[in-house]
Amino acid sequence: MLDKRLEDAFNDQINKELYSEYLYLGMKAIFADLNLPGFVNWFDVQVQEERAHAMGMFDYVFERNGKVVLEAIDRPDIKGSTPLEVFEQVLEHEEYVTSRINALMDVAEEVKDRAALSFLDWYLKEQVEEESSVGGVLANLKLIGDDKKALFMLDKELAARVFNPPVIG
Ligand code: OFO
Repeated sequence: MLDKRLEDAFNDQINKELYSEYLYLGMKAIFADLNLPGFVNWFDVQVQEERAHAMGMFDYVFERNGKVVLEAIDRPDIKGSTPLEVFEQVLEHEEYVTSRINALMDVAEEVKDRAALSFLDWYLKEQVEEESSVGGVLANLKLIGDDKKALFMLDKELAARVFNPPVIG
C-alpha cells in the first residue's frame, strides 16, 4: 500500500508527464507549421515517450494498490517560435521535470518506501538521457544560427529518431 503523501505525489507527477506530452504536441505543431518534418518526427517520439512515462506511473500506483486521481491538464505554455527558442524551452522543461522526479524521490525517502525509490531510479536515469539528447540538439541549433542549409541537414538527422517503447521500472 502506498503512503497517502506518496500517492498524492505520484498523481501530481502523472499530471506533469501528461502536461509534458501536451506541451510537446504543441511544439510538434509549431514545427509542422515551419515545414520541418524531421523536427515533427522528433516531437512525435517525444510525445509518445511522455505518454509512456505517465502510464508507467499510472500502472505502478495501481500495482501498489493506490488510487489514481486525474486532474486537468494545463494549456501548453509555449514561449518561442523559432527552433532555437523552442529547444531552449524543452531543455528548461526537462530540467524542471528532473527536479520534480527528485522531489518525488524525496517523498519516497521520507516515508521510507524503498520499492518506490527503486522504481523511480529508472525515471532519474531517463531524465539524464533526455537532458543530454535535448542539450545536443540545442548545441547544434546554436552552431547553425541562420544557416538554412545546416538546419535542413539537422532536420534530416532528426527524422531518423524512432520510438522504442520503454521498459519502465
Ligand atoms: Fe517524462 O520526462 Fe523527460 O520529460
